[in-house]
Amino acid sequence: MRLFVALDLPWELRARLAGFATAGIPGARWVPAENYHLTLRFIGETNSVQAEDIDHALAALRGRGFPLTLAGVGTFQKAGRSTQLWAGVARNEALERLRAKIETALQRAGMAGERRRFQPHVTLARLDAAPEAKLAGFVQQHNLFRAEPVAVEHFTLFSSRLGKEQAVYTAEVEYPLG
Ligand code: 3AM
Repeated sequence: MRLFVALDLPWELRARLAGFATAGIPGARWVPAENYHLTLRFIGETNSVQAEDIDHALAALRGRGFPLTLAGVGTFQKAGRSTQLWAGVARNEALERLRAKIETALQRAGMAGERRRFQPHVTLARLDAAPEAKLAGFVQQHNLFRAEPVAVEHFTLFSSRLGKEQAVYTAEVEYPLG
């Protein structure tokens, strides 16, 4: 199973984000609203024993709920090309703490440490040779985006099946935050 840990988002917020998908950017594959999520940790392929260890470790984690505000938009680049268009997250120490706890739990479950810096975001579109000028215009136009805060009351272990057009994400386990 291909797994990742993420926050799912309430429908009001998904609806708000879906509003971005109308903008005309050639080469943008917009993520469907049911797929929006905020990845806390990508895990990757696991066998059933590993998946069970991961589940146990995450279930033992104790964390508190917190408010989350999405704010700003931006792009990720690889080799000088924009690959992803995303909505950002207003500074959030509770989110960082939760991510750190998840990291510790996963390492206890035997996973190698994550080396990449945590850059919290919700992917809005994957980009295939999208014109950089259009992207810059989009970012400029929407940079003041700030959503209403939402209450994060759980985090979720998702499985991901890669589809032809879009991945299919399934919430496997929800872990409540106190
Ligand atoms: O949250 P986003 O959409 O940015 O790109 C994948 C998606 O990111 C990412 O994990 C999230 C859930 O699928 N992902 C896929 N393969 C990955 C990998 N090998 C990866 N992240 C890190 N390493």
